[in-house]
Amino acid sequence: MKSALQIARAAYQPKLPKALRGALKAVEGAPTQSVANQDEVRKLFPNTYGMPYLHFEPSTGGTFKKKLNAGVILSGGQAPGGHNVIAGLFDGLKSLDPDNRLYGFILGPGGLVDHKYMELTSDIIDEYRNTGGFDIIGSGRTKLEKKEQFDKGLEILRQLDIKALVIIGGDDSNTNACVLAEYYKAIGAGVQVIGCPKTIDGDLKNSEIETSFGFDTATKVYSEVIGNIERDCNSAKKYWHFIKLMGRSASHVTLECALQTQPNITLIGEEVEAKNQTLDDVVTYIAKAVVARSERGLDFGTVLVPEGLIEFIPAIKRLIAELNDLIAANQEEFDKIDADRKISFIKSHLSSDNAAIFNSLPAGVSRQLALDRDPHGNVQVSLIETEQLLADMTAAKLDEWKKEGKFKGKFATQHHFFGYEGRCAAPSNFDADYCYSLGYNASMLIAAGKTGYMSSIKNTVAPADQWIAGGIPITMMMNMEKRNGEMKPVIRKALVELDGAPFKEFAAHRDEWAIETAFVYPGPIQYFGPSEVCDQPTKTLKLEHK
Ligand code: FBP
Repeated sequence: MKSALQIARAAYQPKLPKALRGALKAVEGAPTQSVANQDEVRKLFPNTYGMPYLHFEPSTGGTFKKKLNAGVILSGGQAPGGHNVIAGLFDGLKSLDPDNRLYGFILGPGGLVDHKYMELTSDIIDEYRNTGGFDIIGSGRTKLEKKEQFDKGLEILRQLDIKALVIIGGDDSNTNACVLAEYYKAIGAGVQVIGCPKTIDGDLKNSEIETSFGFDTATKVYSEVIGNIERDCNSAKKYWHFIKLMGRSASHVTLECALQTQPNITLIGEEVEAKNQTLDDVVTYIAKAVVARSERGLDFGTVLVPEGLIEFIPAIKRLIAELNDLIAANQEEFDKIDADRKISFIKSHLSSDNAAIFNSLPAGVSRQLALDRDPHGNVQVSLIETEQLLADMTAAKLDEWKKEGKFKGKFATQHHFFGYEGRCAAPSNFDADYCYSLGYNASMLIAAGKTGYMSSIKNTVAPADQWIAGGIPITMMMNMEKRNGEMKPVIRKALVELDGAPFKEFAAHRDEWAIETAFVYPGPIQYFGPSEVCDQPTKTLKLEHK
């Protein structure tokens, strides 16, 4: 059974940029270079480095034609709009030739290696248009990095006569897409690889990729719920709500939600690092705001905490770096022992400064930092209960201050973590249009014979027909970073820029928001209705592209 909204939403026809609506031509721009470490990246990608920017323009010539089968993979965490990328890709492929076929690899990159796939026919695609989730084929976090995996993948691609593969993923998955594109080109496999920028975290963006899909919808969902909490908070006037938000290392999600809801306190990991703050500095900052509001009779408030905050506290960042090196250097031995022995091993091998920090953290937090990494080597920050940690530490500080007569109010807390609630929401109009365009555009990049490119849709603060469709060589986004103890080429993650317009806008208002009750209640995403209610991009995007 389907909900009334699902039925009505199925009929929504996503908007496409003008250039993708009829006959088009590919216009190549200047050659590119990687954002840093040019010599190293060039050496590692001799076949795909330096390719030019490209955009599509309407043309008086014929429409693109190409006969081929293509494959698609959803990689990493869910993000609203993934189904529309696939629908756009499907429609684009059919426009190239009605006999073209699209195969989906099941449960992420692992499906390619394990030869698990399904053909995506029009009946299936129609069921998923404009819906949230990745359930059409599922997603996974298998890291595609070894030659054996690429060769195994090539077997099934050849069997299904697939000549192009579209990988929908975040920075790590698109890094792997680039490595795969390079390898298939180097061996003359005849398989093109195209990436699409996905992640609710908003950290896959740069001068050429304006935003990753899913960020718009997810931040609107979180902002709706934060607004509801703020209203509850302002009604009951008895709790401080500590709200942790997903987003991995970067604080884009938290910053966008702050701009939408104007909470009392918002922590931005990148600022904590820039100011070289300790955990105690952060707690003191919160406690001072609690006291200031309490003196006005306001013993309630909201605090937004990015899930990656802990990684930005310089002392903890240094600890994580040493832990990563330690684990990488002793991987074999480490794999053989149980969790408790791993902790003792770590304690006995850490340098004295880092051991002191490690031992000072609550057991649950130090355990997470020490043990759990995802397949790409990232600390699983979503599992660390930072909101609880900060609430407890603030309570302890306020207790001390009470004894010293510096605080006379009440401090009762509630904790929340919003992440999974927004990752599979039905895409907003922005994400529905953006994703469909990214997918359709990917098929045109394939028709133009490109490989190692990321599908790019620019000028996204303008109405969709003015969006600019094209492709960006993935090597352009790369630099060298230490991963699992080794220097590797990876797409540079976009962190919140403290001199960027979104942060400046927030910083200009936060002192007022801390003391006043200036909450904004954005309400739920609207799919039908006036454009100013339904089609607004995020505040981040608007401020960045004013
Ligand atoms: P990616 O888009 O980079 O895959 O991450 C999305 C995300 O939701 C992060 O915000 C979060 O830290 C992580 O996935 C949680 O991982 P999992 O889905 O494995 O629980």
